[in-house]
Amino acid sequence: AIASDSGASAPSPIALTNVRTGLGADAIATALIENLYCLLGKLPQHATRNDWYMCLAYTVRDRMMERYVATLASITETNTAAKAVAYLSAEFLTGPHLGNSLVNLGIWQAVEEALSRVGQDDLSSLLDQEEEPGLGNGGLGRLAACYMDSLATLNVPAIGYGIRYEFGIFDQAIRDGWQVELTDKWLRFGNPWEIVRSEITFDVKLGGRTEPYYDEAGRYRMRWLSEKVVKGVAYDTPVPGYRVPTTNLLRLWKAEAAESFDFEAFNVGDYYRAVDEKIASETISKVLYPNDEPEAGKQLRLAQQYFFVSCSLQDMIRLLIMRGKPLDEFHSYWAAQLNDTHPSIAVAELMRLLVDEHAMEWDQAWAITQQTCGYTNHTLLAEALERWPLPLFARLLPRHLEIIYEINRRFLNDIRLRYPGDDQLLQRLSLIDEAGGKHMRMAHLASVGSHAINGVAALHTELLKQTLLSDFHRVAPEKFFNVTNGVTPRRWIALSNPNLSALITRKIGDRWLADLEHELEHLEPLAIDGDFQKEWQAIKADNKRVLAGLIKERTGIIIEPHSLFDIQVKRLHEYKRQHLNVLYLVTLFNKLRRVSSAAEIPRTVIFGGKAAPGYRMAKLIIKLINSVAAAINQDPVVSQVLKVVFLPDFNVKTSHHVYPAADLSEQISTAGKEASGTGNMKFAMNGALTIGTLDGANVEIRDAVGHENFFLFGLTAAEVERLKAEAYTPRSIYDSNAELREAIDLISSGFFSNGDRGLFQSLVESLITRDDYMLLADYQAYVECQQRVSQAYSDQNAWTRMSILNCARVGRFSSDRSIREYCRDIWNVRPIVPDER
Ligand code: F58
Repeated sequence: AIASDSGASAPSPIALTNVRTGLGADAIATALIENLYCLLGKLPQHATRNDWYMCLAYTVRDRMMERYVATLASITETNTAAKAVAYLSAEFLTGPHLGNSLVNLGIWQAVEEALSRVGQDDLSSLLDQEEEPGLGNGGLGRLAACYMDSLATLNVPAIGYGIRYEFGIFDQAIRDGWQVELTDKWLRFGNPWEIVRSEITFDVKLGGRTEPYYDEAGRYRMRWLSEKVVKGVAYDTPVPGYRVPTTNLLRLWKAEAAESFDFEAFNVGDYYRAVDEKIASETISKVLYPNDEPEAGKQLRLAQQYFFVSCSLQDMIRLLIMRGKPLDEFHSYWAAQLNDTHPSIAVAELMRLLVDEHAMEWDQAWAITQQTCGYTNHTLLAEALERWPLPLFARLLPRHLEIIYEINRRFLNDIRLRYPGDDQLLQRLSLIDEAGGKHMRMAHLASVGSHAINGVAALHTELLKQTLLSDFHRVAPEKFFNVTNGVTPRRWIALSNPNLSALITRKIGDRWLADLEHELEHLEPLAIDGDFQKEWQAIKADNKRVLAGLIKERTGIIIEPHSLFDIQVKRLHEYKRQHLNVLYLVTLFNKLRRVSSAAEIPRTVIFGGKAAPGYRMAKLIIKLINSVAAAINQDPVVSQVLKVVFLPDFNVKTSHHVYPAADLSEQISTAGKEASGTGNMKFAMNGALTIGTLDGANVEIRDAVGHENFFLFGLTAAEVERLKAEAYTPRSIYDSNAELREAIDLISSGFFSNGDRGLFQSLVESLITRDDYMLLADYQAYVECQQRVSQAYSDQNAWTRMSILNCARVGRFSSDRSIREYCRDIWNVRPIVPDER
């Protein structure tokens, strides 16, 4: 039975389909056995679970190859006019590939059937085998992955260019309440999703000096005599669109020693130097920086950025030449998007490649560079802006420094002519910060070198124009755009919440996954349908039981699935205010110890997220959460109605079980600080209600779902600024609010730290004396808002109606909508296959 493919049509001329790559259960079953034997050298009776996972992964990958080759052809073959997107990003937090590929290829059921034919009945245990590529820190890296999914789904040819880190974001363990970091050895068992392209390699120069010379035509030129060269090798991962022919690719660069070096050393007999050289070269792609606040002085980080940008731009030029197009049409065939400033050295590198390596005139090269590049800003936080000390920059990239000086000279000359006499303006706009030790301002380089600059939510873009980039907005307002972030419904609904997905499809048909913006709203009338509400509730209840099981397994804590699941998952940061949530929990704890808890709505408050290893306050907040959790969970009375969990090692894989199980989504950052947020969208899509501030995309989510279906509290961004300007005194709030004081004092007293009054002192001090993130100012409003939440939850039908409406009205936060906007406003690219939606 295994040998014949029942659903097979006539073989294609080169027999790429059918038994080899057919999508029916028979063909898949045959391929599983074949791959197990040929690629893993195993017979079914000896295969481990991981063997089955590996051979399934290869079997699925095989099924993407035909589309992948065809899509690649559209950007490599001559006579095709398609412009392609190069999404340049230091991070791609893709999450596990297997489940997503099954969803997008539409072969979930066929694979389940095929597995059962070969005696494997548990697809979910195979999905569990996959080690996720943690090649990102958080929102920014995950956004890049959602955008890759949408680009393919919209049939827009694209390459995601980045770094193949050997170690991704660290794994988090919790010991004695503290975060402990463990190295992420994600490649330990191999990676069946990538294809190494050993023939696609580029040399990347580093260090050394520059030297003028005259070329054959007698022109004065510059050359870069580098100190060393590393080689970048391409590793490709196919990115299948959802049920469309397009399969794009993620091309990640691994650093290796350039051959010239080890041969040279070997020939002079210095074998060990050759090995040292190899090790030093490979460190460039060794590890992802887990910093939330990029530290200046990290030369290796700048080397990583330059390394992947240089390889990517050289590859883009190679592909253009392969297509038989002249270099002066580069911008007609490539749109390069800079995902934050991490790839902003691309501006100088593209200039160098065009001018130094390809002898193009400066003005033409500059026009091409600007028309090619777009810059997305993801943060307004001053401490997160990339600035490189000039000496460090000069040491690593001497030629780029010269190029940037020339860009700056021309840019400031132009400004000087347009705004005569305004020296302050020149200083503020300059690519070089002259104050103190001189620094290169990467956001300025990206802004000057791009034709488009965008923020990631409406409020964020407005603030960007008014604050961080106000001078750029003044001199070039036409460059500014907003593209509110979005997330892919394929991973964040279909894959992670299959039961909800099936229910939605049963009611409104199956077009919503490819057109969330227009289709999901058809759920709206069902919000008041009693039967539908029951089904909706049953699915939420199931999802909560699954999460409860996972929590028990990982933490030993037993939680009540009927309680309100109140969840805050995101990186740990003071501006995200996990500790505001804790202040509320301590307040509730105090109250429940005093009065009868009979009337309290039972809650389970769940936290998850990693702290940057060097961020002491964030790590102390994790310790505080765990300490408060222990006290609450141990209290025989309070724990009847309140449980607190810190779920360790929050990552994409775990998050699949988290968003679908939430009743309440915590989006409580200080207004003006969270550029957009994307977890907020994932929660709402899965029917959670939000408690949140007017920050980032919360503003737009609230407008979309209806103000009456959103729990709003807190100061606005403008009020935060005003209060700060008026000399904010948190201590007076502490003095005047008895409940708040009681909560803070209990933390200070050592109650949560075995009598150690010192442990949380720095945290308490910072709140009472500075409170940079205005927790105390928002405390009372937050507590009262949480009371409204509890009250609302006590009416389950009303809550369910709001839950359905939240889901039905957030179609606009699909990353498909975001990508359509990028295509139209910024990239000027069109689908290769006409979009029939
Ligand atoms: C995030 N940035 C924003 N940075 O904080 C969030 O509001 C937004 O929704 C998201 O980008 C997508 O636009 C973010 O995740 C990082 O992780 C950087 C990585 C490199 C070091 C500095 C932080």
